[in-house]
Amino acid sequence: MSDGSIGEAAALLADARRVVVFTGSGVSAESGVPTFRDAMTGLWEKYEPQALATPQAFDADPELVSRWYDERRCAAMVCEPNDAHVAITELQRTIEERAGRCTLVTQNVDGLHERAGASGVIELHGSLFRWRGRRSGRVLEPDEIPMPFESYPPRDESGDLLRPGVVWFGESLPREAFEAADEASSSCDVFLSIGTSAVVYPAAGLIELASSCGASVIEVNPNETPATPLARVSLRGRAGAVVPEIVRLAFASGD
Ligand code: BV8
Repeated sequence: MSDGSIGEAAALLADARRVVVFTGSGVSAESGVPTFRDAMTGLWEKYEPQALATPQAFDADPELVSRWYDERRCAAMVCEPNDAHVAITELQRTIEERAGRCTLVTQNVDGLHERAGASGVIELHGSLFRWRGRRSGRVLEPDEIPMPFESYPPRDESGDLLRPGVVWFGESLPREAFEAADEASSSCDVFLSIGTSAVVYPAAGLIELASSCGASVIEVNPNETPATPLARVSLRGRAGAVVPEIVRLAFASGD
């Protein structure tokens, strides 16, 4: 692992033809979306996120859990993509213009990458904006879902409980999404990990996979993580400051 420099990271990206960008909630922190392990405030102060993000928690108290997710959905809706989201979209566009491949894999459920114009975003842990019938599995279209819900727990017209379209702890990730992320991570030149604590599996395993398949791992995080030793370049810094700088330097010549 080296602390490395932004210049080193930029040089790796400039030469790369196959890139995976892997993001966690740290990439949305500067948009005002609390990271997953941020201390929860207000009504949620006495809860641990992980304790609420399970099927058991929902079954035990569907009103409490659906209210938490709906508050997060409404909060994310009024947040704006930040400079890191915009730079990642720019990176994706530039690499694809050069006939390369830039796969964006996110653990986030806030929808900010899509709102920043990114394409083909792989949402490993689902989305706050997709709700579905607990029994029927029917996924509601966003325009079928009031913001906020009128009552909790929300139900569809048949009376079926509605649950958020996120992946809870103990639930399997969407197979197609994870397979696509696995394929991209095992065949990329550069794996750019931004704003994740790298502790939740199987998502965090993608970093090890990329590294073991010969990719150069670049990490952007104010703190060290369990993935730091795998990084060829590990940059201690905020995504909103570091990521735009890496992308600017990587393609400065504009060739
Ligand atoms: C699974 C959606 C197979 C929901 C999330 C027992 C039973 C079953 C499974 C397990 C078990 N024990 C362990 C497991 C595996 C478990 C797991 O990994 N647990 C961990 C905690 C040990 N995983 C699962 O359960 C997964 N499924 O294994 O299925 C299976 C199936 C059945 C039975 C057995 C096995 C499902 C995991 C998905 C959970 N859902 N999200 C919701 O959002 O409510 S995970 C959630 O945490 C987030 O989505 C995110 O993906 C994840 C990690 O959070 P981060 O994004 O990294 O955020 P965090 O707050 O942790 O860190 C923020 C980082 O940003 C920090 O490093 C910080 O320094 C940095 N930062 C802060 N500011 C900035 C910044 N970086 C840059 N710039 C800044 N400005």
